[in-house]
Amino acid sequence: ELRYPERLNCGAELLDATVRRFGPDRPAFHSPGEPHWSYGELRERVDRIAHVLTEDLGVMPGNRVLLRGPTTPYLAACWLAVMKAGGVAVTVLAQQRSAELATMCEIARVRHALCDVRSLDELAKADVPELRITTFGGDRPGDLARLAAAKPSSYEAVATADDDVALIAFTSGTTGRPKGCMHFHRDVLAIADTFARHVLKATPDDVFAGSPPLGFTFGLGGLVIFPLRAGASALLLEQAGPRALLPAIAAHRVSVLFTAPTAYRAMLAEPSFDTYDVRSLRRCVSAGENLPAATWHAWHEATGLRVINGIGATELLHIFLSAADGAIRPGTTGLPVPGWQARIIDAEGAQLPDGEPGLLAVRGPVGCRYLADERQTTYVRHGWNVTGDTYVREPDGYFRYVARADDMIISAGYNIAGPEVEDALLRHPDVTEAAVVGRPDETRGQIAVAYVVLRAGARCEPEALREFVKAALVPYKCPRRIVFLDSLPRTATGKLQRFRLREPGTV
Ligand code: 3SK
Repeated sequence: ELRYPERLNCGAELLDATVRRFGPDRPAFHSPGEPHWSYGELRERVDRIAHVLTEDLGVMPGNRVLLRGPTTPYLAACWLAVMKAGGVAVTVLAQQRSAELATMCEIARVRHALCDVRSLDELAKADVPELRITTFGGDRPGDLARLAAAKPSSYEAVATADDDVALIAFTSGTTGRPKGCMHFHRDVLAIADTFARHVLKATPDDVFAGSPPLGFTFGLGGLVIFPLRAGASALLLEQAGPRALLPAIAAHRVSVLFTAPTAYRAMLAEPSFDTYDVRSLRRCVSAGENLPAATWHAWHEATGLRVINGIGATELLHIFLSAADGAIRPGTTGLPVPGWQARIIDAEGAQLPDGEPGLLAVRGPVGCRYLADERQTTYVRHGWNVTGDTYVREPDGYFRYVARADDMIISAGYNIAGPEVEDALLRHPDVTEAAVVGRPDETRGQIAVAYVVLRAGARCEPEALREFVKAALVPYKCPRRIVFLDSLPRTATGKLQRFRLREPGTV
C-alpha cells in the first residue's frame, strides 16, 4: 500500500526531492534545437514563476490556474510552479476552441491562465468573466518570463495536504459536456509509484518522449511526472506526429516512448522507417486506445521490442492495467498494475466469471472525482470505477479488451466487437487504419461497416478485404460494407470518434 505524509506537495516531491537525491546537474528537459535544462535550471525557473504566481498574480492556494500551450519545457515549468504554489492546474489542450475553453473555465471556476502566446487567440476570445491571462513565449512587457526574471531563484513550496486538489483534468469522452476530474497531490505521485515504478521500471538514465500533449494526463504522466520522479529526462516535442517521432528518437537517444497505436502503425508505414536508428528504445508504451495484436506483432518484427500495452483514463489519471517484459501477452491489455484491483461485472454490479464479457471495474490508489457532475454516480458504483469498457478476464488473470461498452454491434442477433474485426483488417499489408461500427439495417437491425485507410499508394478492392477478414474470423463478423477514407475522425487526444462514423449522412 502506498503511504504519503499528510503534508505533501507533489511539485516539491517531483523537483526539490529529486534535486536533493540526484544533484542539480542531470538533464531534466530537452527540446529540439535548444540546450537542455538541467534539474537545477528547471528548479530555478519553476521557483521564479511560483513567485510571480503568488506575488504578482495573487494566486492563492486552491485557486485554479488554466495552462495552455504546445508541449514545451516552459509549459511543464508552469505546471510545476502551480503545484509548488499550492494552486490547482487546469490542463487543457492547445487545440481546444473558445467555446470549449469557456465551458471548462466555468466548470472549474478559473480566474487565472498561463498561456503560450501561440495558443492565445482562442483563449482571448473565450467568454470567461474576470479571467486574467498571463502569456509566455513572447516579448510583451507582461510576459511571464520577464516578470519571473526579476524574482528570487528559490521558492518554498506551499505545505499542501496530500488530499488537496492539485489538478483538474477534463475529459469529454467522445461526446457530451466536459467533465472535470479532480486529482490530489498524492494521486500525482501514486501514478509514478505504481505504473512507472513497477511496470516501466524507469531509471535516471532514461530519456522519455512521446506524442500525447501535457493537456492529456497520458502525456502529463509520461513526459513530466514519470521522468521527474525517476530523476530521468524528457524530450518535449511541439510537433510530435509519427513523422517527427522517428528522427527525434534517433537524435536524442530516446529510451522510453509513450504513444498510441495509430502512431506505431504510422511510424511503421513510413517509407524511411529503416533509415532511423531506434536502438536506444527500451520501453514502448501504447495507450489511449486498444492496441490490436496485429500492431503489436508488426512493431515487434520491425524493432524487436515488445510494446507495453496499457489502459488508462483521465478519471483515474493514468494506466491501471498493463504488463511488461516476459509478462506481456499480445492481444491482451495485461494485469492490474501493482496497487490496483480489477474485475468484470454485469450491469447490476455482480462479478462475472472468467471468460464472460462484461464491464471493466477497477479500484486503486486513484479514484474518479468529477467536479460537480452527477455522472459521478454512473462512473463510481459500489466503490468501483466503471470505465465504460467491455472486457473479458481470461482464466489466467489477463484482461482482454472487447469494445467500448456502447460500441458492441448487434447484427441479426450476433454480437460483433468492432475492435476484433479491426485487428483482422489491420493484418492486411495495405491497411493502416480501420474502424468498424454498426449502422442501422432494416433486416438485421445493424450491420458492421468497416472504414478503412489504405497505405499511401496502395490499391485494394473491398471484396478482397472482406475475403481476407473471412479467412481470419467467423463469417458473421465480416463487415457487410467496406468504405475507404483518407483518414479516420479523431479527438484532439487521438481517440477514434466512432459516433461520427455512425452519424446519418456518413457514407
Ligand atoms: O485515455 C487513456 O487511455 C489514457 C491512457 C493513459 C493515461 C491516461 C489516459 C487518459
